[in-house]
Amino acid sequence: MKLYSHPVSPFARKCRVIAHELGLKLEVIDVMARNDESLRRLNPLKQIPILVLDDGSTLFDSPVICEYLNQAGGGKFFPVDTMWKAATGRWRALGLQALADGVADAAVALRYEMAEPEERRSADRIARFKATINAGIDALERVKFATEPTIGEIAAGCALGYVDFRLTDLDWKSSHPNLSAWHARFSEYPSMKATQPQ
Ligand SMILES: N[C@@H](CCC(=O)N[C@@H](CS)C(=O)NCC(=O)O)C(=O)O
Repeated sequence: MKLYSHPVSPFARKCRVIAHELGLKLEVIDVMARNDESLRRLNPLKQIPILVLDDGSTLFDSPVICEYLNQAGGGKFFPVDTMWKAATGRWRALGLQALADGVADAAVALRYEMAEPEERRSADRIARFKATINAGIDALERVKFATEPTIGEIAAGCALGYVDFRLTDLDWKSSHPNLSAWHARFSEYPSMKATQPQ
């Protein structure tokens, strides 16, 4: 299997964490998706991560790839029960993934905006992205994280890792002590250490 990826992408990192945890072999191909129109032959949306299977078929986006890898490797990151349970239910895990991916989406969009020449940046867009990141992090502060990580915990760890790496002036830690302590512990997993943005 080949994963089109980027060393800093929080979405590709989710896939790499799961592959690492489950001992799945992935050939990782690093690309700059933003400037690479040729990626549309694999994903019309031109976004990474993209997983190319051995039969040539492709999968995107990260929630789909993560669930595929989880199933291929016999993982437990996508709980299968259909009832809401405080710490282990499928809908809690998927809801947490959606929240964390939303924070990552806004953080990536903010990063792209800040990379534009100053005259093309929009103060309104910047304010909107920041509001989404801040509200998302506030919501993550209130989450009761599972001790056996699900896709929700992995997505949260990757989103916060991206914020720390790319948005260094956004000081969320002192105002979010629970989340900050959880993230410090979660970042110690070997799979998180092996996939740190760089
Ligand atoms: N919803 C997608 C988001 C993926 C995404 O935003 N990827 C970024 C890199 S971190 C990208 O490929 N950007 C290039 C572009 O949008 O042109 C997922 O979860 O996979």
